[in-house]
Amino acid sequence: RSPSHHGRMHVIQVEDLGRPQTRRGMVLAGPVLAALVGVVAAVGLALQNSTSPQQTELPAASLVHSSPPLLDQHVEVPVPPPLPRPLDLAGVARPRPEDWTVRQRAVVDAIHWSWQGYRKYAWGSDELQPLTMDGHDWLGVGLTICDSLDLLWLIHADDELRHARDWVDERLEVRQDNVVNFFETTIRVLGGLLSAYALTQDTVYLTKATELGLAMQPAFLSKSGVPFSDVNLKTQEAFNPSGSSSLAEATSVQLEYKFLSHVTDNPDLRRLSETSMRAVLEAGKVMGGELADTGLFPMFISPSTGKFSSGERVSLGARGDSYYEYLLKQWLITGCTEPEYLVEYQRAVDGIRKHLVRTAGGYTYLGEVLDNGKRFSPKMDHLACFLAGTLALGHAFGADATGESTHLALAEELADSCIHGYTMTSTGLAPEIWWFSDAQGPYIKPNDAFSLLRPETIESLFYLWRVTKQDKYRDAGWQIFQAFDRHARVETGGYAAVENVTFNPATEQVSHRNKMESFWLGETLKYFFLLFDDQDTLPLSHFVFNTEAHPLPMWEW
Ligand code: DMJ
Repeated sequence: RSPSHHGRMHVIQVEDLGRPQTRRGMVLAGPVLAALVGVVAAVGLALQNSTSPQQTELPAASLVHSSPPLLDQHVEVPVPPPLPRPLDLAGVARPRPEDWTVRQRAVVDAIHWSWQGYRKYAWGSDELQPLTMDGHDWLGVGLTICDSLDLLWLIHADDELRHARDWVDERLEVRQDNVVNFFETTIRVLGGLLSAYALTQDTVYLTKATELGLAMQPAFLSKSGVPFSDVNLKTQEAFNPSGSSSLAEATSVQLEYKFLSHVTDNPDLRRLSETSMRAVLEAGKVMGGELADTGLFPMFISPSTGKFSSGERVSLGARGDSYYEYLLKQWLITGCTEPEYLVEYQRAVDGIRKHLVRTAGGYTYLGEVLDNGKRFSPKMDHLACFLAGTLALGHAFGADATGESTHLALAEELADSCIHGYTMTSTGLAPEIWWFSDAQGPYIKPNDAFSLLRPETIESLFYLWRVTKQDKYRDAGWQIFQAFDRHARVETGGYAAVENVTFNPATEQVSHRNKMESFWLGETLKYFFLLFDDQDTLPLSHFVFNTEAHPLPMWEW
């Protein structure tokens, strides 16, 4: 079960559950089949009961698994699914606290400090405002709670997790008259709930995830199949306030919906996910101009026409980023059994290498192209630093078809540049955006000098550490962690975004923004914890992390 082993390693085998497997074309008499259905259901329920003391009912929609009708001879006999489908739990283990490394302990302290601040001042709100010591609502779904569940589980914060779980069970109201961003709610809330379910087997999380997933489902129902950007959770009206959906948003909900489809045995969700991906890929095929056949797409696409907006920027940063990430991860999550995503991923990486990768001042970076590919802009968002990790992950699974470890080499160069984004400032924190010039290499413009405590560089260090085992990635991560701890930690609880990553020379102090983003706990601190972990927790051979760092176990359809 190494990452280089391709697929076929994910779902609990039916033989493992002590029941016979039906095969295509096999003949089963009615009574035998009925008995099998009973065994499978019992095994599914026993599996839940043995791992989760607190069970709740699933929504009715998930419970429709009546026995199939009696069968004639020579028909196909599917294996009936249990309720819900069992997951591969082989890689589910928390690192033993007695074996935590010293660095991991420091991260756990930061997690508790962040959580305590949120719990004390902002409980139930989406985010902590650490300076005013209160909460702020954005999606109105207890965002920080849902984004942190798997992390609390991971670090054995059992009291905190129980408290959070009870909030989800008793207070998280899904069907509220509230318009939410489909992508953000999917990656952070749906992803967080699904991951918590997968790790704990507590069906409270799956119940809420199902309710939420179904409430947002109309976002898939556009004329073209390209998802809408917004949806009202009560009225289920889906729409786009600003015309187009962003590329990243339209194509970074599929892991979560496919997992939900799998685990609740709801084929509609799989179909909708696949239709949405196909709509975007088809739009790419009919796109003309310099970008045709490059695997690179502009950052906006219209749900009503199903076409990309012409003249828009191509970026691996904001609004483009996770499209490229989910191509690889959609291939991985079903055990490398859907090669069309691999092909698109390889095409995209070729396009990135050809059109976006440049070097300045000895640093390799990812720029952006404008005007349908005619103009290059030497600007790189911190967000684009995720690509180093994605390339390393793809390399480990054999996604690099060049035969020369080209993807890994690029990953290492990009990681060096992202690390430099931190080391080049007086605080040791990276800005939101870097610019590059041949004369001076990377530099920062004043408006881009803030830090939201984003995860992408740490995410890439985590993957590069797992794949190459080079200490330099952990050491760089430790320097960055200490810089966050020094400059973003707030005395009264929590951590705050930093206004300017360069010191005020008079005071050597940074000023803060009144915001602790949910991804600080959901992603940044989680990747730090895993980067410093010696126990191969949540092995990459079994888990795919969604774009908000929520691990989902792989399966095959
Ligand atoms: C996260 O919500 C996700 O990683 C997303 O894909 C991009 N932006 C933030 C973190 O920076």
